[in-house]
Amino acid sequence: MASAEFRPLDEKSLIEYIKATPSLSSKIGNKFDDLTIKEVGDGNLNFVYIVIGSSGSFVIKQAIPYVRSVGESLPMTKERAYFETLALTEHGQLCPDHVPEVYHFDPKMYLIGMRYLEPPHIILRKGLIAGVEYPLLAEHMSEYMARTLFRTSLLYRTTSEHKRAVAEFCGNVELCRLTERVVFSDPYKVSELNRWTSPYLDHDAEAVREDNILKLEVAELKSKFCERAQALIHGDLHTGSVMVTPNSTQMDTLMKGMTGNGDAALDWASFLAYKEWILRTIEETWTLFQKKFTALWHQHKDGPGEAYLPEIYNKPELQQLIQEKYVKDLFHDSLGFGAAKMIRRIVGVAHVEDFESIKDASKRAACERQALELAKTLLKERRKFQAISGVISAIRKLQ
Ligand code: ADP
Ligand code: SR1
Repeated sequence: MASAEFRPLDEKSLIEYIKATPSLSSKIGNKFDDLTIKEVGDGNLNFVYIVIGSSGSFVIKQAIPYVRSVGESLPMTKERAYFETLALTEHGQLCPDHVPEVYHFDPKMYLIGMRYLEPPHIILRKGLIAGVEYPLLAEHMSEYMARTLFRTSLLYRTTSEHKRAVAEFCGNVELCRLTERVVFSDPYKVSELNRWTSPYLDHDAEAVREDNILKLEVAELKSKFCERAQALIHGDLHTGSVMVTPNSTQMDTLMKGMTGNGDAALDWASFLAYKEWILRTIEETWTLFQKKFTALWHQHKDGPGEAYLPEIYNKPELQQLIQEKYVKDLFHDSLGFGAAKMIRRIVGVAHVEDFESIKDASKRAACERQALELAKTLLKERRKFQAISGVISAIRKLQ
């Protein structure tokens, strides 16, 4: 069923909607007596309903015309659901093992129906806070990023295909504007949305606003974010966007944030954090990603991709040079974007449970300050790092 006009649903009205929508009702065997529906949206943007019947289940995600975590004072176009569906579908085709299937999209209701990632799946961030280790995480994350970033880039696509694909996402303006604002601008100026652990971090927040070199570097990243269309990226691939069990890694509702064509490093960047096992996992994920990405490149070096035409670049020594340069640029961009994302989670609008769950404000501020200092170093000195091991050592030195 495609509705005539938009209306926000709730747990009650959703039942009627499901009854009238064959692609959803068939998922629960058209049985409605034992249906349970629960709104679980704890994200920043949308309403998320889990629908469970005796014969099946699914998740409904509906976009509302504002940013949920801020309220109606921060309007946000509902069309984001359309771009999320497009990207979910494309990434799902490229990496079905790690992207939940889309069952239904209603362009008038801005509503997506998709696979329910049933328990024991939990949000990765929550698992990490609880100290759980996920042995397959590096393997799965590197697989997801290598496949989606390679296959949607000019290393695989012709320039015509790429331009067509970029054009499809051109309208995703507002969601990108949100990132431009909350990641690349607000933390560096006085903004009514910003917050931090005050009064402990008052001077630290001010130091960010007064740091000219930091502002110079973040401006470079902002322009990359706005101007590049390197690949179809997830755009908000932090640990709150991934659902896991020890054996499964799924991109949550994926594309929850800034779906679009952007700098591939942005997906990489959102994945930086601490702790011994996490450090090993970051190192392993990057190493595996690099390996898989260049293997795909090698495999398709005579394919349609037009970034490096075979007749010019298919000489072993030149191949190696361009691959090294490509991966090094990606690495440095990733460190920069990762650092900008750490800064925004400490002095910007949207914080993370990793810090917020530390109830004692002075302890929380001490942890946040350490992360902030690391982020500033990474952002300003990212080009000095030659390999992921150097970054891990820099983090270890902090502890
Ligand atoms: P938002 O788009 O608002 O950021 P999220 O994608 O973070 O929303 O989803 C909010 C919450 O809903 C997640 O924290 C997760 O608990 C739950 N959720 C989202 N998608 C699924 C899914 N496919 N299966 C199970 N739970 C989900
Ligand atoms: C108000 S900021 C909202 C944030 O939620 C999304 O998940 C993105 O991270 C975005 O920056």
